[in-house]
Amino acid sequence: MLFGRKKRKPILIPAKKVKEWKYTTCNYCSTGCAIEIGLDDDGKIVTSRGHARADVNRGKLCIKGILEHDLFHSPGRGSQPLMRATKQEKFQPASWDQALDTSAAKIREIQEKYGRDSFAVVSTGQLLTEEFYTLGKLVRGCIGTNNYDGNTTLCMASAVSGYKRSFGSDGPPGCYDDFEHTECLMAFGSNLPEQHPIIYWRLKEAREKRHFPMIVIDPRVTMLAQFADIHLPITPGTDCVLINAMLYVMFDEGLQDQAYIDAHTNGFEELKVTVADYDPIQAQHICGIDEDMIRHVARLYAKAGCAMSIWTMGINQSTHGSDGVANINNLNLVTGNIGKPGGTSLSITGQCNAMGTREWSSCSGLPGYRALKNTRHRQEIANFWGVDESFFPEKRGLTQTDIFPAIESGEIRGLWLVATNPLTSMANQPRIRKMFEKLDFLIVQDVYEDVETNEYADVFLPAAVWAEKEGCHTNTERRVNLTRNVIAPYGDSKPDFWIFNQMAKRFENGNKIYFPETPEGAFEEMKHLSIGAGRTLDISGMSYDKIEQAKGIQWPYSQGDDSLKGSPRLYTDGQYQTPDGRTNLISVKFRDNNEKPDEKYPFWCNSGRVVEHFHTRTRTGKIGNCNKFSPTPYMEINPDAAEALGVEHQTYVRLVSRRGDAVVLAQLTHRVPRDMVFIPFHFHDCVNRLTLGLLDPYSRQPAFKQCAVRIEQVDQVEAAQLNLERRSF
Ligand SMILES: Nc1nc2c(c(=O)[nH]1)N[C@H]1C(S)=C(S)[C@@H](COP(=O)(O)OP(=O)(O)OC[C@H]3O[C@@H](n4cnc5c(=O)[nH]c(N)nc54)[C@H](O)[C@@H]3O)O[C@H]1N2
Ligand SMILES: Nc1nc2c(c(=O)[nH]1)N[C@H]1C(S)=C(S)[C@@H](COP(=O)(O)OP(=O)(O)OC[C@H]3O[C@@H](n4cnc5c(=O)[nH]c(N)nc54)[C@H](O)[C@@H]3O)O[C@H]1N2
Ligand code: SF4
Ligand SMILES: [Mo]
Repeated sequence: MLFGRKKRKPILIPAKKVKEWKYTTCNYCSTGCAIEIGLDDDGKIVTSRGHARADVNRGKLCIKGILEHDLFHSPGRGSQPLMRATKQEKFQPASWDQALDTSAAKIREIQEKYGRDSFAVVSTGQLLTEEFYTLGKLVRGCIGTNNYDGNTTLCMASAVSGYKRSFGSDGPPGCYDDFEHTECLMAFGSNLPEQHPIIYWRLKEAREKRHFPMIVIDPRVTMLAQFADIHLPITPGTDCVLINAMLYVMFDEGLQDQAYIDAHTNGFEELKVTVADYDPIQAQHICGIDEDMIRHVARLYAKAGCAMSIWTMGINQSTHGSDGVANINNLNLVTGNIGKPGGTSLSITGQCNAMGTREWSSCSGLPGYRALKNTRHRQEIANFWGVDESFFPEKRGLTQTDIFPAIESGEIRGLWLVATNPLTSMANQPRIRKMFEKLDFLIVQDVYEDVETNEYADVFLPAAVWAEKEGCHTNTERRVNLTRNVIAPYGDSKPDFWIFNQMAKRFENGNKIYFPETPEGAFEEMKHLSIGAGRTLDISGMSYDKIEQAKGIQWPYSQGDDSLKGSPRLYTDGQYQTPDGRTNLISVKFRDNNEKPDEKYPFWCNSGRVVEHFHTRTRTGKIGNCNKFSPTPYMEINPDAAEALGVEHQTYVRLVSRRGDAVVLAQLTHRVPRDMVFIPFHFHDCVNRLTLGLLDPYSRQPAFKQCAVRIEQVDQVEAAQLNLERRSF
């Protein structure tokens, strides 16, 4: 194929011979794009493309998805288990039996000595759903520790908590098709074009066909804000104040949908009393959005025939994360905007399978949104698995963000990390490091041998990645989609599913409980456990073949349904998952508890992501065409602030917080206000050396986006050297 102008040297893309296309789903963000991987005559991967007939992405992929097949042979992959007797020693190769036997023996030893809960397991939102289900069975049914969580606590915990408080259950009620119907959209702390490029493409296409107002609430002028009709540069951490003030205006002017409120909600009178304290005249001084604009936006939203809200980490990663979610739900409930086309409260999920872990991993309870506190739920699972019900703990144990402090205090002595890299991703790294130093025993199960956490590991279990395995993901809009096994695992790495099954055999209960040998077998168990009257999470009508045929199916999808059409929306009948079927309007009061800029530390330190990189760069840092666009730790700083400090574009500076310091390049841009810096969190030894990570009281999710820093000059040569020594590929 030829590109380029005729007289110039054309760019030549060699024709690649594809013999077979294999069906997969992207393993990065939660958009859930369907990808076809092209194999040649020899079964070698030659290319990838977005699936043209998949409703989610309709042939499109972002830079990460299109290059994802480069992962299979990327540098740093773990090819064999590794072990060492003491942390001072070098890792030695081990057989799988040695690594698993040692791990299981050590887990039992710690549990016998210090109690069952003294060994913790922390997983992720990036495994396949069948793997989550199997890990849950292993941890809840065989190992029996209650200190088991996923890193979704860093990501989606506030959304889960807010949904549960409002609607009585987790589960995003809307879908991407809502963009086609909505008459007004508010986006809180979400930068779709970079973080969910294909969801953004769906939104953009809908707005090109039929313009509707888009209001973006973000302290930064993000790419999404640049495309918005109205950008509200909110004071960090004060979204609840803005929403309360909007509710104030709606009630004051009688703009609410009283019929919906009367028919379907509890708590209206209390909500009215609460928001009476948030007159826009006062609220504007807290949230930084002027009173006229608050009124304008409130009217626009309430008067639209249907309106929807989306949000991501600007809300969840906050000391008011759960309250923020509940308050966004309030906004949609009082305007009658739940369960109708274009009217919804849609949390944009983070990791590819953060939904799958919420549904099936048993982290916060038992599989299929079941609760440890519910006797019937306990019995159902105990009977189905064939374990004694009393083996299950009475209630949920610690979250990830409480597990680490429990290591510090000595309650937890051993840890198994599965597909997460807290030595880059958790707040307050100087403290996290000390916690790692205190561990008696650490197992790291990761695709990459060079993952930072391996610095402290006693055993490393090399995992297969993405389409080296088979199984499902659930995306932002509850769509279950399939990844087929395309290629054999790298070296002697193994699918996480296999690793969990083998580990189970080394525990007493593991020999009593049946563990299906294939992911599809586990999927059949999940289907069985999803049957039940009144449950929204019903996947009983699905099968791998049906999912592939439909290119993803949205739950609920019940047994006997062969339509291949899932359920785009929840709560369409106004019936919620609460005891009386009514949804809760939650009164939210603003608590001013963030570390804020002051004389010593005059800048807000905001953090987030860029399009080319995924999280801690263990994957995208190895892919040249991703890494080359953003190879260096940097911060965005306002040119006026930079000038006042004498900081020049593309020079190094040192950032200092009360926790630690970090050296980054300065990028001068008006994207950030005068008193804020923004730092992508992808780089090791960078922004999370500075962050405080105060926790949300309900969800225990850290406020990654708010803390205070100062900026200091550094020696440019030394800084450049430091940057070279850092892991950059
Ligand atoms: N390219 C890429 N895509 C990804 C990921 C990735 O690493 N790389 N990760 C995936 C995951 S796991 C997640 S969780 C999502 C995250 O997706 P997003 O949440 O969209 O991304 P972030 O950049 O973390 O944060 C979004 C915005 O929150 C804003 N913000 C900060 N404080 C506040 C506040 O107080 N109020 C409001 N309203 N906004 C605030 C920030 O300025 C930032 O622009 O992205 C997913 N997609
Ligand atoms: N300052 C700041 N910090 C943040 C955030 C922020 O916005 N600002 N965002 C937070 C959020 S939302 C999130 S989700 C977290 C993400 O934080 P982490 O989940 O800790 O980061 P990842 O780099 O995604 O780590 C996943 C690990 O799993 C490995 N892996 C990938 N696939 C597989 C697999 O199939 N099996 C196994 N066993 N391993 C696999 C990868 O190599 C990688 O090491 O970071 C949080 N930290
Ligand atoms: S938008 Fe998300 S799911 Fe789609 S290709 Fe990009 S990273 Fe993958
Ligand atoms: Mo996330």
